[in-house]
Amino acid sequence: MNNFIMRAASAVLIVATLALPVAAHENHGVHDADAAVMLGDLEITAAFARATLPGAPVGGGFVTITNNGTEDDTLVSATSDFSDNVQLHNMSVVDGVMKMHEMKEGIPVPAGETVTLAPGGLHIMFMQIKEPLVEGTMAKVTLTFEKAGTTEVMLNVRGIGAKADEAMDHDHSMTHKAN
Ligand SMILES: [Cu+2]
Repeated sequence: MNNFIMRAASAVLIVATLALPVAAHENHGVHDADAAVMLGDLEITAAFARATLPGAPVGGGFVTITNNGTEDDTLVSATSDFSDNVQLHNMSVVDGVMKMHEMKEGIPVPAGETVTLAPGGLHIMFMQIKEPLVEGTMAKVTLTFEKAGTTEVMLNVRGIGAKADEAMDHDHSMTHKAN
């Protein structure tokens, strides 16, 4: 019984922690990064990156891509000024441990569907970043799709959050289930 109460209490704490970055974001004004980027049949929204600590080697970027067309497309590559090696990654649980792997064939964006890159899942990974990503600034990334072509997207740099993208394999307490 005590164990159950402890779990319930930690679940509440996790929810409260998760809510913080959202509340902070609402205090900000209107950002250019909040505007949708249209590229052919693709609509790119919710573009953001997480701030990085000084000296942190990597950063994570996230976008939501809606394919309003009738043809499947694929996000094949990303580039930026602040990293010479930008990769497309996904996260998955292997033997109970969250692991990151490169999507070498790109990230599929099927016709009529919305693909969301988000912490804990698909993401743009900026390797060996040349400078920290500072909260409240914009980070420009260039995305190239197999069919729709190339576009620049401004990522709204948000707070570091409860756990940084590069520290995913150190924290597996966020299970989403109370039991
Ligand atoms: Cu990654």
